Amino acid sequence: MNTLANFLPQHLQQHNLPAELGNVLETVTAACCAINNKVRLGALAGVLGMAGTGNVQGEDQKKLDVIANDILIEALKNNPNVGGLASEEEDSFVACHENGGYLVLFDPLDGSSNIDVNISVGTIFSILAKPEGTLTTESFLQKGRNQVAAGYVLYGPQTQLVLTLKHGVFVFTLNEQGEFVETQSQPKIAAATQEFAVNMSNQRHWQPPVQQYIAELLAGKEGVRGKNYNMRWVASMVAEIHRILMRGGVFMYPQDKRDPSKPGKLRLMYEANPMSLILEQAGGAASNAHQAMLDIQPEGLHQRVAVFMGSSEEVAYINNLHQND
Ligand code: AHM
Ligand code: MG
Repeated sequence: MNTLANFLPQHLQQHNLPAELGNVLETVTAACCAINNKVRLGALAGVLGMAGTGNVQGEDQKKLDVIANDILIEALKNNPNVGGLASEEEDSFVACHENGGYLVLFDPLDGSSNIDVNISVGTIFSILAKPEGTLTTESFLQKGRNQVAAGYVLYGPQTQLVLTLKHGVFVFTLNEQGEFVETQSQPKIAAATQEFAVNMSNQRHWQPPVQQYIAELLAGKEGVRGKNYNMRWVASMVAEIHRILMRGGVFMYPQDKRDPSKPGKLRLMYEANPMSLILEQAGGAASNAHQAMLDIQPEGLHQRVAVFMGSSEEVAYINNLHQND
């Protein structure tokens, strides 16, 4: 059984990657273990409920959003290899160490609406190399393709870490000693699927190509797709993407017509990009229906994006429906 502590130096050496990157990953994953301890205890640690504050995106923060954010920030600020960080819960980036070579972007606790009802939540992170010179917002606005590592920790029935350093995807499970132990190597997502994930309550607000796509899936065996589809919606992206990594499927959060200024709900830099890198590394695909997610040039730290990701046949089918859009 390989622990993360053993895996990281081996993997870095095997692929000629810098030890400093491994060190940043150690800090992120250790912080996730601390978050896990709070999530596990819930009401017993007095961590459930609202914080009474809001974030820059106008969303009410839960106590655990704030706790998870503080844990990650404190840990990363103490790591000299971290040049700066950006978080869903912080208005702007936080400068860390001038000589730190890496930028860490994260959603400290994704799926907040599920915290108080004891349904899986997670932490999502993306790591970029820090460009030379003074740290500015632009330093972070790199295409997803530039990520040097990405991962998530799922606080579910088991606590699992899923990690990529762009040489495949590795899955670790937290043991009783608080160590991540490798439990799966290089999971692959089948190109075809019969399962989709979308918040159907938004259906009336979607654009015509997405309306058409979902109608085709719902038509099942008798429709143009010629097969029956199953639907799942946890409302925790980490749980959803993990299910897709394990058994295939397609996840979407389309743009809708309610607020034209918002091209979707999910955030490009610390939700869509890290998940897209993981899925691509596992043989899946990810797009905003027009362009590969990882090729989008970011324009803002908290930029939102339409999301279609998972089994490659479905993502290609969705892209195709949007061709004349
Ligand atoms: P959050 O970062 O505020 O938790 O929001 C992101 C979450 C995703 O985990 C999930 O896919 C989506 O929002 C759920 O949205 P909805 O509440 O519309 O079902
Ligand atoms: Mg989120």
